[in-house]
Amino acid sequence: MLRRLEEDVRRALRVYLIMGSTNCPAGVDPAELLREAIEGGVTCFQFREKGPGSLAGEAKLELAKRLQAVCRARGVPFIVNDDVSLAAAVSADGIHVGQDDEPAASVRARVGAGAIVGVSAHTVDEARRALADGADYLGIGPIFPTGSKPDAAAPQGTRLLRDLRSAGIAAPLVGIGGIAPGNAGSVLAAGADGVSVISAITLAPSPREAARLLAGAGTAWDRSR
Ligand code: TZP
Ligand code: MG
Repeated sequence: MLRRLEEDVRRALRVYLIMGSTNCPAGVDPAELLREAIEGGVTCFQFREKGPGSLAGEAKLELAKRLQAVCRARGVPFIVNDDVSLAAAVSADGIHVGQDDEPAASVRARVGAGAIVGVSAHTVDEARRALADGADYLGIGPIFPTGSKPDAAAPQGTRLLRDLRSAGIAAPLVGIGGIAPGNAGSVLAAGADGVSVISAITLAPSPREAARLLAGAGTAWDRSR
């Protein structure tokens, strides 16, 4: 696929679901959860298969393909967390890496100009470096306390989002960590183009309704500007 225009990436970040098999409640099919969430308003998906009990090898590949098919049928970008080989194997729309993963410059070199590259950044310097290395968007967080990433850094609130915009960084930004319908507006008001969530959708009684509320927070923010 051709590299997305910056504005397309920005729009896709609006309601960004991140999920792997271990984020889903027992007995729930991740593909069904994803389908519902997209119907509710999810605009981008990241396959993040991590932690105790997560799938590996062929099983991970098979789940990636199933989830990618759900995304493709609905025109939602399918991004792979960390695993550049998997991203290449399935021709994913993009790859997301953290500061401890393969450096953005080498990821960009491996996936080529056609794929979206996202990078997690925790400081203005990390953000500048990632963008210089070819990142298309930055993940900023954890904004609020999260129960979904045991090794997450301390929550930083929305300060870094504001600092990045004040520093003149106009690149697409997505907030992450403890975001839910009730606080999504504050993340957008601080300068994020979208919100990225795991549990607010995967553990919601209705993933479709949770996604609808998150999308609604974006619409409310647009109207208030
Ligand atoms: N990176 C920073 S916080 C986080 C990741 C992957 C987890 C976000 O999960 P939740 O459930 O939306 O707080
Ligand atoms: Mg990582």
